Amino acid sequence: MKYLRFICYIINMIPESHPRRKSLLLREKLIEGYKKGLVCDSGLIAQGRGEAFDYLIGERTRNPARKAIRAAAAALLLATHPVISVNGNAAALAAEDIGKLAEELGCAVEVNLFYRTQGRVERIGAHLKKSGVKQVLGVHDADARIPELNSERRKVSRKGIYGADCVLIPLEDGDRCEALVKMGKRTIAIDLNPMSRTARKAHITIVDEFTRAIPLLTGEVRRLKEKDAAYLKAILKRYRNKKVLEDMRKLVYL
Ligand code: PTJ
Repeated sequence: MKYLRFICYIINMIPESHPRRKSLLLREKLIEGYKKGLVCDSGLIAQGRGEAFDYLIGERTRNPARKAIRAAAAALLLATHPVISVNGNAAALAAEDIGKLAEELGCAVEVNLFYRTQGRVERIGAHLKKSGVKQVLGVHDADARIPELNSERRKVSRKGIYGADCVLIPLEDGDRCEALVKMGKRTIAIDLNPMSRTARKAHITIVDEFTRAIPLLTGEVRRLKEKDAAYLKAILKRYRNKKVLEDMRKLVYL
């Protein structure tokens, strides 16, 4: 209750007319997540990095990102075993929307952390469940290891990321993205930095702010669900990630 009052206080402190209100409210969400022990301290710095790129692209979803979202929806629908990987930032920013996407796809969500502690994994798992995510993996079942990866992110669930054929990886580090690609998994990144190693290594990169991208992706999955496999495959065949990244980079430089 005390915390709810604090959040209301913050929301009122940022005037409706403030041009960067949405961005400031997202900061508060992350700070709230940090205080609850979901987000790690570096997570706050990561958000700042993301904000800088978001500022440069006009804090809105640009056309190349929309193309990537469409391709990502097609890839997730074509997959036989898609999994959504979630870290502290993603959970704090958009747990409910992650739940809606997972529901639409009928897939599991797996907690996978760079700064992994069992306590934080459990808190994130509980937060996701409370926010409506039905199948949460990676909490007590990180029983497999991603080969050639030394970070804590190598710890994955056999039933989840390890066995997946398509993985959605928001706010990722380049090492794991590369390792997942090497394992033969179709990899979809959400990363505001079009120059990051993750952005360049993933098969499909959505260069957009995570909380904007997830509902758009869910909407696209809903729309494309009615289409047959040939239609979805044609979307993927036409898709060029390099070109999408190039187009996003041009927008950043303007
Ligand atoms: O919760 P953990 O322990 O797994 O740790 C997570 C962090 C975020 C600390 C870890 O993954 C990390 O170090 O991330 P990076 O490399 O600082 O940031 C990953 C990328 O995400 C960067 O390229 C940022 O620009 C981008 N990014 C940050 N916030 C957002 C974002 N992209 C989309 N939406 C955001 N809100």
